Amino acid sequence: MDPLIITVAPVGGEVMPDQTPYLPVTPAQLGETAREVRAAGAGIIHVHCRNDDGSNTHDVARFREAYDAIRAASDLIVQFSTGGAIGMTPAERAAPLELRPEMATLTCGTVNFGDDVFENSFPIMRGIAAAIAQHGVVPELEIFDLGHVANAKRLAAEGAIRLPAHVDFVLGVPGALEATVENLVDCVRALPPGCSWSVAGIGRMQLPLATVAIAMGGHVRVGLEDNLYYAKGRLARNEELVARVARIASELGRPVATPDEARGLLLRTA
Ligand code: KMH
Ligand code: ZN
Repeated sequence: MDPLIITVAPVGGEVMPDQTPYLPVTPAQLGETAREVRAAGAGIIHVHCRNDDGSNTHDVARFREAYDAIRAASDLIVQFSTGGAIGMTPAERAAPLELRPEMATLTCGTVNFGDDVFENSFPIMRGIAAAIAQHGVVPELEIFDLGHVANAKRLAAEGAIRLPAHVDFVLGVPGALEATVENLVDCVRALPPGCSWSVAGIGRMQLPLATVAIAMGGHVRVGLEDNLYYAKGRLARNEELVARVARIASELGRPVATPDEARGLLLRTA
C-alpha cells in the first residue's frame, strides 16, 4: 500500500466564525494552520479564502496572501478550491488559478447542497478544467455523487481532463450521496483503473470513513470544512483531526506521506 496522504480542508465555504473559534479566516491564520497541520501529518492543504469578517472571497490578491503565508510556514501541497461558495460565478471560481498552485479541485457535476444547488454543468466543468490545464495545475476530481464518476469519464473522453487522476469522494452532503461504507466501496469500484482516491466524510462520518479508507489503501481528507467536531459536543481544531488520522494509520501499520512523498504519488496519476 502507498503511504497515506492526509489532506486538510481547514476552512471551506460554509462554516462561519460564529460556529467555532478554530476557523482560520485570515491568511495569517491559514499560515499558522499550515504549520500546525504539517507537524501533525498533513500532506495537502485544500484552500478556500475568507474576508476578515468571515465572508467568502475568491479574490486573487487574497489567495496570493494565503498562498504566501502557507508557503512561508510549510512545504504542504497547496490545493486551491475551484468550488468556492454557492453563488460564485465560474469565472470567480477559476480566477485564483492564475497563481498556479500545485493542485486545484474540479467538481464533476451539479449537486443539491442543502437547500441550495452547487452548479457544475458540463460547460462550467469544461471551463474550469480548461483553466486548470492552461495554468499547468494538477486537478483533484471532487465526486459528490456516483453519477459524477460517469461525468469525469465523459470529460476525459472529450479531452477536457486526463484519466487516471486523483479523486476525492465527498460523502454526506445533504442532497448528495450519503456517507456510508457501502457507498464508498461502490464509488471506489466505479473508478477508472489507475486512479488514486481519498474520502472526505461529512460530519460525524468523517472519522469512520477515514478509518475505512486507511484500511482500503485510499487516502483521507479531514478538517473543519467537512466536520466541526472532534467528538460529540467538543469542537475540533484542524491539527487534532489530522493528528488523530495519523495515529490511527500508525496503529494500522500504514505510514503517513510527507508532502514530497505525496507529490511523487500524485504526479504518478496526474
Ligand atoms: N463550498 C462548496 C460549494 C471545492 O472546494 O472544490 C464547494 C466546495 C468544493 O467546497
Ligand atoms: Zn472545498
